[in-house]
Amino acid sequence: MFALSLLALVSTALPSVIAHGGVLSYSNGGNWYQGWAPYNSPTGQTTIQRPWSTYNPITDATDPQIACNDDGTSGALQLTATVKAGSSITAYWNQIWPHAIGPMLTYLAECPGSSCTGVNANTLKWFKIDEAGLLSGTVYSGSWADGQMIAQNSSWTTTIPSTVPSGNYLIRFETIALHSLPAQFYPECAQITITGGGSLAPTAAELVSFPGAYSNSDPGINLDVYSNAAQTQTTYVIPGPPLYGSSGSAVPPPPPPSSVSSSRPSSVSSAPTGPTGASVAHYGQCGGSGYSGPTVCAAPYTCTVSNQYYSQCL
Ligand SMILES: *[C@@H]1O[C@H](CO)[C@@H](O)[C@H](O)[C@H]1NC(C)=O
Ligand SMILES: [Cu+2]
Repeated sequence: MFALSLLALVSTALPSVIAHGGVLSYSNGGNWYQGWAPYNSPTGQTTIQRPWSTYNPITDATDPQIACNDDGTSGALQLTATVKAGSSITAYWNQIWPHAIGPMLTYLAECPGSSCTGVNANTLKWFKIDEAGLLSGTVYSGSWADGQMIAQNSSWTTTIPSTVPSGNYLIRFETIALHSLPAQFYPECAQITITGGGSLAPTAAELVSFPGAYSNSDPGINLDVYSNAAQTQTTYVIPGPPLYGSSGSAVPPPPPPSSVSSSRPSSVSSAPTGPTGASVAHYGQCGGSGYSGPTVCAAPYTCTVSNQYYSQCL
């Protein structure tokens, strides 16, 4: 009886926040990292995540809190996770994440010195290691990365590129919700030490500041997804800088197509061999349970399994 009434009390006390949220936990290499609990007392909280204080979104691209949310400074008992370059790290949003329209983005920023603890996120230079936007269809009614995030347990998995130099970094997972204007930004940061990394530094064109990386007038941010134009628009420009490794002189030449198809995992071996219509662009969806669209990637990309719900052209 007591437990029941307590539950009723809790569930009526929270409705103002359940429409929003943020990253509540992480996993990497079999380790589970509980995140900051914004509605608990900060005292005694110890986590790899930078503290944040509210489930509410940021709705101004020039807000300093767009770096690591409010306020994103390190906690008194701040931890740092050790993460191998080339491994994947998953961020878990609160379940079930409510906003299915918009892009998913992941950034890294290297900290000076021997730790990120105490470093102001607004002073760092960020580079984007993962992005996904409109996956298929139109801006108005198509399938978005945010919907994919919801479909995969309200989580998003990003691989730390093996080429990233070892060091101390903030990792910034972000979902942007476009169901209303202004757009809603949900960024959270965690401290990681990358080990076993490579030697490809991000180029100047790939490095941005937060705030600075986005403008409120960016076509991917100031976007009315319910407009007439959106009903026929099939392209979406993901905000922010070009992806790490995609611009500047440091980009290695692509391997010849024959070696690409023989050296990468592929989920297309059982796909129909007849004409399939359009081929899928870089980062587009090409397979996964429940998916019925085209399965052939545009050259030189290969359909690569991310998880049971999602294969993409990489
Ligand atoms: C789904 O996410 C929750 C955290 O939000 C986690 O506890 C659970 O293990 C995840 N389930 C799967 C199947 O990954
Ligand atoms: Cu919300």
